[in-house]
Amino acid sequence: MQRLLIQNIGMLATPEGKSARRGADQGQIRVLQDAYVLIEDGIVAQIGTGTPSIADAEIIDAGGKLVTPGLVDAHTHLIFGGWRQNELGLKLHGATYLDILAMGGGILSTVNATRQATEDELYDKAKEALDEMLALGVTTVEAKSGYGLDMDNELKQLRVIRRLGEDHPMDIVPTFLGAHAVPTEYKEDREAYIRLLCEEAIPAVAKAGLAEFCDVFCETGVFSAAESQVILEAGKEWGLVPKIHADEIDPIGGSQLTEEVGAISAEHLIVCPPEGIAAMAKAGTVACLLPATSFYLGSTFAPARAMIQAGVPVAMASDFNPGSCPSLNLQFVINLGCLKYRMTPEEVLTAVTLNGAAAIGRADKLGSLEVGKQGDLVIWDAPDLNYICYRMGSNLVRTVIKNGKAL
Ligand code: IZC
Ligand code: ZN
Repeated sequence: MQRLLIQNIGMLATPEGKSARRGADQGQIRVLQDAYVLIEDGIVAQIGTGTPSIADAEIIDAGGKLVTPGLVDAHTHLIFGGWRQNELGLKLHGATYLDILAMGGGILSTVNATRQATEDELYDKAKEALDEMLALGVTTVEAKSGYGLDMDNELKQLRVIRRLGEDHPMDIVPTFLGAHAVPTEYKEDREAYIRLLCEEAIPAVAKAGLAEFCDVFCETGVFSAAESQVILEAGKEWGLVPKIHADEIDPIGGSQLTEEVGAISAEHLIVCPPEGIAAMAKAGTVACLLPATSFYLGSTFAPARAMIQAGVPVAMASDFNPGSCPSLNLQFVINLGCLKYRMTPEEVLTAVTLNGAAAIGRADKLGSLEVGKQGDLVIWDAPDLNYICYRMGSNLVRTVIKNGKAL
């Protein structure tokens, strides 16, 4: 048996439980001083205080620092060709995100670059991003397709996700996002594209076991709420659990749909109306908020406080993508959670660990430091939880432990 003992932990901070925490519970975490964690064969076996004596354990001295669960990034567009730095100038001259998309840029320019890239090129590029995420304290990521927008290229992206999941220490959870935009070749016949998604792409993805979730970009000029519902229902028939990009720019009914389709999570929610919050609270949908995207778009910030008050579990993720969030730094997201959402450090920790895990159906296995959960944790170069919420712009990770192994 492989035993790893992390001892001399100054502060161990973790949410607890096997499901999302909501309302006042989101801010209730367990804190231990002078703690240790014992991991056996990749699974947390003991947590306590003081210095235990455990035979045959490899020992890591945490140096009196902060330990938290490994961070969970529950929303990324990890697999893409090219970048979109040319859009920065357009943005500075006043073009909006939807203006650029309507001109055939935005997502559609990344679709061109992704179609041109080989599977190996996409693999190498995404692997670099995963290495960087891991170094920043992330131990599990969700990754979406959505830059292929045809059968071959969507499946190509999902195969890259599967290969990375096999090869890379990071846990990677795959989502099918064929409904990310209507591709140029279907511009005059969007119904035909929706049929392709529902009748061919979703069945092919599900049969190959290449995705767990089906996501839709429900937005002005992209997919309407009615279209989103059709696509998500088709996904459900094939066992793909619904997720929905809702209320990022315009509130066109996406968040209200969560209750009807039983979405596990809704993403963005920057302009989420009260009816959307009520629907999510009723459905138990996790609000997966992406504050670095608000920051980059120069938009407002999602009403996180109102969501917590209404009993909606709040997660936060990076939204790493080449258009609206060219950052994969979840530590920056932690800063924004406090500064822009006015969430407490305890609520923020829950958002980037247990509630992130719940947004991707993994709360039973990871997202907290408890006996029986996966041995994923971060030793921070920080004395306490407040410190990582307040310091900005440095990587405060000291050591990442993934499945009981120091990386
Ligand atoms: O490439 O612009 N919002 N999808 C929905 C994105 C942003 C990614 C992109
Ligand atoms: Zn997204």
